[in-house]
Amino acid sequence: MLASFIQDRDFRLVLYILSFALFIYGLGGLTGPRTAVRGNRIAAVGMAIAILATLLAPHFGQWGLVILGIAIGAAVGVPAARNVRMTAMPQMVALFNGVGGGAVALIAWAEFRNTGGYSGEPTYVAIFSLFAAIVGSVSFWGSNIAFGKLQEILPGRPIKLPGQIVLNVALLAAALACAIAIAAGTHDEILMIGLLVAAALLGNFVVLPIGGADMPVVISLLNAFTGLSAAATGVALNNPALIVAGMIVGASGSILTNLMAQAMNRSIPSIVAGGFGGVVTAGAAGEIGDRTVRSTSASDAAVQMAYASQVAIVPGYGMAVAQAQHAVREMTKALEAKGIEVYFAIHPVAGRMPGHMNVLLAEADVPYDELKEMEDANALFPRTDVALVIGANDVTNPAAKDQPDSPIYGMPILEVDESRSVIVLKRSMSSGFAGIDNPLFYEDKTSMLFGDAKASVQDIVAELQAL
Ligand code: TAP
Repeated sequence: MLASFIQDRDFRLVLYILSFALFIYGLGGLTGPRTAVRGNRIAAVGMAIAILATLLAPHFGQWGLVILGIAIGAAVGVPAARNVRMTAMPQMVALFNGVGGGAVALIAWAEFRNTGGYSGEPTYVAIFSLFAAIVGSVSFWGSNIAFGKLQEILPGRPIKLPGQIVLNVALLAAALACAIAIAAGTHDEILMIGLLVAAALLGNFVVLPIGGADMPVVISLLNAFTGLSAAATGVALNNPALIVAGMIVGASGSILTNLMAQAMNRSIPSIVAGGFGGVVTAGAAGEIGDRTVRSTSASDAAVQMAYASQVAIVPGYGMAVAQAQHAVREMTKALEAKGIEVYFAIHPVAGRMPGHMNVLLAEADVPYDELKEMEDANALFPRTDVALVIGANDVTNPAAKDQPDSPIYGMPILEVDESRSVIVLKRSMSSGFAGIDNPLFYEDKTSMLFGDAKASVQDIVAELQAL
């Protein structure tokens, strides 16, 4: 009696509805750092309920394999997620996202075999399943390349083959031709294998020409692809939770990709076309005409800030590299103890992943109300005494406002040059991600404190405490 009730389709549907209600509610929590952890947990409970509802399906067999799969997944996933360094998060997301796409492609292949090439199935099942196989496979292989580039197993520079675009179009055409032949009723498994191989090569060849630093955007795009392929699998398998979860991932991944592209003032096709950054294009670093830079010391920087009434901290990728966030927190405490008002100016694409700075600063217990988004910070800069730029470069580059030939022209920036004085912490005059010089460094109001950001901030803290 109980067994037939819990295996009843209506009961399982109620569980599915409950699970995706929790996904959506949990996702709402991800809109702010205060509620993000709770939102993640709520969505995880939703996922557990969705898995349970699937396992309750009648005639569910192969329990041993299912338990083995869950055990292997947990044994790999839990320690990996617990131990990952914050700077390695993008490649971790790439790997996990890729596994989702790969699973979808394998499900499509298994369905092909179970149904003898979709014989007796409605045509829409074959179409959705084959779509999922192509997109899931592209996502799996593309994500692996993204992982390899970020983990520095593969070179981060763009790797292009001659006739790359023609090759990619040919591979896509081959995958589609196999799919059309299968959907039209050809049951030969070699077509399914051909489809998966063509899609696999396409996934590799689409991501290889893209530079390592563009990988966060590519990962977000591939994430959206995985979501779409999972949703298509949900249609083919008649599984509502998979459709809803897949569409949520697909939609949120697309929105995130778009937001990142907008914040960098680049189009998604130009990012996928690859080859951006890494080359100095607007004059060699350290040479803008005959202008020179002014360098400063930790003690001068400390004195300058100690006599300010308002200080802006502008973190960037270099703060993440140096892992300077805890030292920065110590410094803000020392400044606040002297009655100085401190705020953090956060650019939406500072660092190398969405929310990179927010995550680092949250790790160092920086109060959320000290974090100002770009528009708010730009309104504050004109009455800020000192803007302390810590390992940020492109996101402060005024060329984005006044040099139409600059590759970042039009990108919204943190207008630190509006504040009364600027101190820049970096190791050298090297360019940032976009590979271009930064006129901010040569302005009269700017001084450079050269060195590793963490060591420089620690020196400033020591000087502040001695004052
Ligand atoms: P960048 O422009 O990349 O500049 C970072 C600077 O940090 C470099 O100039 C480097 O100069 C310095 N640095 C590196 N290690 C350091 C260390 N240990 N100590 C001190 N300084 C160090 O960073 P940004 O201003 O944060 O801008 C981010 C860029 O990445 C933008 O162009 C953005 O479009 C791009 N991007 C962002 C994302 C996302 S989602 N955030 C995704 C893809 C691309 P030195 O070598 O001289 O020290």
